[in-house]
Amino acid sequence: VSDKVTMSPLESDKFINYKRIEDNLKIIRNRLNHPLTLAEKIVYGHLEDAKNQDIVRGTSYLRLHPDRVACQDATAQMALLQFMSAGLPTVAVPTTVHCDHLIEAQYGNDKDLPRAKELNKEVYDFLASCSAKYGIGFWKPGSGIIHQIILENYAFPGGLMIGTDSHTPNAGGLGMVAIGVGGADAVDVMANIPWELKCPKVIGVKLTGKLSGWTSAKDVILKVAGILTVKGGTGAIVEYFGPGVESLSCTGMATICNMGAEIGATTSLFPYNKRMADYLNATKRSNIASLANSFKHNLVPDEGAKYDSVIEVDLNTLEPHINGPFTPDLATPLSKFKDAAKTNNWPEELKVGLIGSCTNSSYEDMTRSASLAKQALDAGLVAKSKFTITPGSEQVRATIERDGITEIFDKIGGVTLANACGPCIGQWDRQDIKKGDKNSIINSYNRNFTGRNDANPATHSFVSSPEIVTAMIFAGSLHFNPITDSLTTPDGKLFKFQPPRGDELPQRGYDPGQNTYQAPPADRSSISVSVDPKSNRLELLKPFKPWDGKDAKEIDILIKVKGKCTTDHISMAGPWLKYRGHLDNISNNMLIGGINVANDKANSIFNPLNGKFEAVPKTARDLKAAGRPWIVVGDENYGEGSSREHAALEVRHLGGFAVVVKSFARIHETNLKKQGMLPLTFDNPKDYDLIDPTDKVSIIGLTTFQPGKPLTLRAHKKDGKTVDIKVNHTFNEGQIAWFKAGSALNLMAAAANK
Ligand code: MIC
Ligand code: SF4
Repeated sequence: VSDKVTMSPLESDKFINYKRIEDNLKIIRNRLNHPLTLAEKIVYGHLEDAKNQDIVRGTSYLRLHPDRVACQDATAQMALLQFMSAGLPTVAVPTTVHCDHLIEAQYGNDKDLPRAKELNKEVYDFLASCSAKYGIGFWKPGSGIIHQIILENYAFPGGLMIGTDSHTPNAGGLGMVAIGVGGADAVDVMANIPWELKCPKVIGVKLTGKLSGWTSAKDVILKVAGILTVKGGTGAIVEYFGPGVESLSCTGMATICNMGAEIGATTSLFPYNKRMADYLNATKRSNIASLANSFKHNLVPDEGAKYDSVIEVDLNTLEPHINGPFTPDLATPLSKFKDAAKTNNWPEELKVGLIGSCTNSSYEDMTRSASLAKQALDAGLVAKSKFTITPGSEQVRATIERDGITEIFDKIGGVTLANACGPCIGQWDRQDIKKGDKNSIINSYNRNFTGRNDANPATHSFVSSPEIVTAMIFAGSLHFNPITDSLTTPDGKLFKFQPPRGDELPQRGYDPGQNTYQAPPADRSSISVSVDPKSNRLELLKPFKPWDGKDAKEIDILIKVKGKCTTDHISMAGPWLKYRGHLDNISNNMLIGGINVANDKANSIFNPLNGKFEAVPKTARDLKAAGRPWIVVGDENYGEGSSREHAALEVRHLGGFAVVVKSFARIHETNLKKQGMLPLTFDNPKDYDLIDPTDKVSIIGLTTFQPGKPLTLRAHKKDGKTVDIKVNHTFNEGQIAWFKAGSALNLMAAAANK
């Protein structure tokens, strides 16, 4: 085996560096002297300084050198604007940008893609020229969803990648440690600054038995989400092992890793195996498969590796699951779903079924779903619900079209959408219901937070496998169980589905479809990137002010949020995605979805400047104009969901000083720190109750701000009394320097100008 193997067929000069893993692990094994999990092997294999790095799972901050960076269009704009401010000529590690989030689903691919290209021209041109200038590979609109393109072209066993999207862990299906981050983290890596990650714990998921029949890989993660909940994976890598792994396809493993984002896991990971080699061969990377075979000892866990905890899932008895509504961890096995729907009064009629997305659009998913559609079609049935198909990539689209799969979906009335995120992220011009109408939809995506798909808070969105979605649309009812129930055909016969069947990989190989990739040009000297100062889509960044050296004294509470507050509540997507490159404009959506504890309403808070209840962004702007900083108080797992750093940037931009919550989701907490904010947690979560939204608060202890040393939040009550509350933080030395400088970027720019 040649030891010079390129990371991707698209990059002739970037090689896989297994030697670094081998060298690092020699040192690490001597130091730690215990059998290693696979997660540890890959993560420690990428340490900057294996000799001297502190390594305590759950505690130390690791300094790492990732192999690659991936960005999607909705987050790349901010990442690249920040990279531009850093003033460097080129990216230090191979990086790609993918145009997938900005394409709205309206009529189907043929009309929607050209429309998106026109509407987003300014942004696409900016991303294309920026990519070309800084040496970044650029995937044009229509190429597909970031995670699918990465799996098809860039992911490799044993690699470490960061991506500015929370579903980056999808690449764990090819044995890569792939982690979602905010744009500012990506900028560090692009600038060759070691990337910091709290040394993850490792949760083991032991799979026994064998997958068969109606159950699919998706059901593994739907079940695990039910067990671990939306915060159960926080701070941990979820590592799958055990005999059950053998019955999963590579793309199925990717589905499981993808949706691991929904349990807050740092990433999810599978050991290298034959199914991965098959996928690498099918995607023209046999050289990587051979290299990985020769390095297998470091691409699987050591015998006796110790996990921080282990859960077990028996694939023999695993049932298909349907999760939701409103949260991805509300897991119901199919056999109990009808009763659950009745008890909870979920709207019975199923309006729309949506398959595909970055989570579930593999060839296997599509062929298995089509096998069900074909059975129904042959029996003369028509779909009762609307049905959409989102291919994850141009390659998947072209291949399923060539192989007659698309034709089957067409015949049942399915609409093939663009190879893009579409309805998964609210890019959906939904016409079949009015805003506010209570209704049910089911999809094979990963996330189902309130209002996510169609901006209608009354839509009950359920997540399942593509097979279950496809079967359900023929009944048009949430009460249908395709395994046990029958449907009546037009000629009065009873019809029952047979279990789905499909092909893991296309027998005739993949059809690449249209070439939608722009490689970085060799000579980049003449490329210039311009941002129109009058644009409402793009705005150059202005540095945030450094800390003034003082404790915060009696400042306002902008909002005390109650209950679930995801990044979709803090910075909504859908119609707002178009402002992702314009901080001031997108700030008009700041926290408009968060529920105010004072009145149980969204986007209605007390404005201390005029005594009225007003919109959140308006009130924040008023306070900012009056020179009054403010804080946000929040509940559990605050900022769960997306990697979008806008959820941190907007708060900073409109004058926020601190966010004090019961607990944070990992990416959001880091994003806040990077932008010079203070993310703090109640030492005793019950102290959340001690705060009234109309209190003023002081934050005491900043003049002696130190790692591991709690701060004090003093609440000043209306009657003059005060309550002191202990609040914790996770800042290390370097991160405290970000806070003092006003942001991580300020610090980087200062270093570059020295
Ligand atoms: C999502 O699935 O929520 C997104 C849209 O892909 C986000 C990224 C974003 O908000 O741009 C994510 O998962 O990180
Ligand atoms: Fe796109 Fe949805 Fe995947 Fe996020 S989860 S990358 S929005 S398809």
